[in-house]
Amino acid sequence: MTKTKVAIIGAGPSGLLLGQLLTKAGIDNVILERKSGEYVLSRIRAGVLEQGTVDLIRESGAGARMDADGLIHTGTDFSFQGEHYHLDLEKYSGGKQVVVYGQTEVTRDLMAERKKAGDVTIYEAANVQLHDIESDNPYVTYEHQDENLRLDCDYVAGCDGFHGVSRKSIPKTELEEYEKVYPFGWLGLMSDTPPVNDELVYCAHERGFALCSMRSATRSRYYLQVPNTDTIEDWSEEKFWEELKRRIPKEMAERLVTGPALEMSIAPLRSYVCETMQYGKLFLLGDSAHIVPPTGAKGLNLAASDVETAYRLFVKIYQEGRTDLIPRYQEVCLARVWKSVRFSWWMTMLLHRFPSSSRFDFRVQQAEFDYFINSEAGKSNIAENYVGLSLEKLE
Ligand code: RFL
Ligand code: PHB
Repeated sequence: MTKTKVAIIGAGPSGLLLGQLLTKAGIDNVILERKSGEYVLSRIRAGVLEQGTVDLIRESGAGARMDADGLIHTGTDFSFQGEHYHLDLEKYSGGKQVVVYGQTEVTRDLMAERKKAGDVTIYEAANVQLHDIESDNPYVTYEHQDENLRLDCDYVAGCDGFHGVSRKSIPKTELEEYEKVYPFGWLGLMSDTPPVNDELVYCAHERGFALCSMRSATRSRYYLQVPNTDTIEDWSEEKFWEELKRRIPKEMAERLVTGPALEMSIAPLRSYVCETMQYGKLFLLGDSAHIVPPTGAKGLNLAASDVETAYRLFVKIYQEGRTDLIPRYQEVCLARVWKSVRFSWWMTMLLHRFPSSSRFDFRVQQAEFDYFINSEAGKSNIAENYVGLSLEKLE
């Protein structure tokens, strides 16, 4: 039997960033991760970091490579039916920017720092189960290399994503959940080709949404809206590139450099919030508590703001004995979560084609886009939300 202060379930960005910050503050923690380190690094996900996320990664001490290699974006582009628009994020958000730096790289950097610090991460921990989370003596059991093990702790941080075990450990009767499932997914393709545009381009088109993103000057990331019923077998690389060219502005399609796919996968789109983000000694962080469609680039950033709140709370608890602040955790997180859920939902509704939508609905979408992109108030609205809203203080 081993003992730690905070048992962290999941070594995705939430778990690793929380672990790193706690270690810096001298708060002992252990991470239990179901998969191997290589598997975690093979998942291609987010690309856009808000200023608050960048600052927190820096504070954790894992920001050196991000600062050297991350691409600062002061704007983002849109297109509607092939017509190209630029949104000056810096101008319309009062001077803020975003940084394009892949989640995989953030994870890699945090893993390296954790290794350097000599902190414990148990990869391939099977059958993780939480026990007595309502009591003063919670503990976690798991299987590793054919051994049944037990980890005692003061608190459990559930950083184990949407399908993890942490949220499922809260009694059903205590869970307050909200969900919306969209009738489509995103098919993503990564390739070692130069990005088609300097900025990201969010493209609304009657054939469906497309996004042109990037990881570096030589690596592109593209997405296509596809029906929920599509599987990866329905899409060849050639078909992907052809469809992308149809949905993006003509001049961009002409200069698009195609190349072999490093990865292709489909992600379903949903909005989900579990308002019970704390139960007894358990805290939920990141995707274990909420999911947003990727259209607003908010998922990883919300995870980082949960981490910031949890970290500041643990510091108050361990340095000042302030357990009275525990109920503030979900109040602070949820205020920001719902605003990001709203923005991601709004961007999704504005830019995607719904199977049920009529010619009338498409015209209304077009008018809404036209209004927002040509109004100072509309541009400020998109820019402020995209670069990230502020986070409340614990007290
Ligand atoms: P993760 O990354 O899912 O990590 C959870 C970890 O927990 C492990 N785990 C368990 N460990 C032990 N026991 C169990 N029972 C366990 N069950 C699960 C898992 O193996 C995993 O390692 O959650 P985390 O850390 O909260 O991070 C959240 C982010 O990954 C997610 O919000 C973003 O990727 C969302 N997202 C984006 N977010 C942004 O902020 N900007 C973007 O540009 C952006 N683009 C995206 C995205 C997500 C996408 N997909 C694939 C859903 C683009 C896409 C396509
Ligand atoms: C990405 O680069 O993977 C990405 C960028 C912006 C989004 C979603 C995904 O809104």
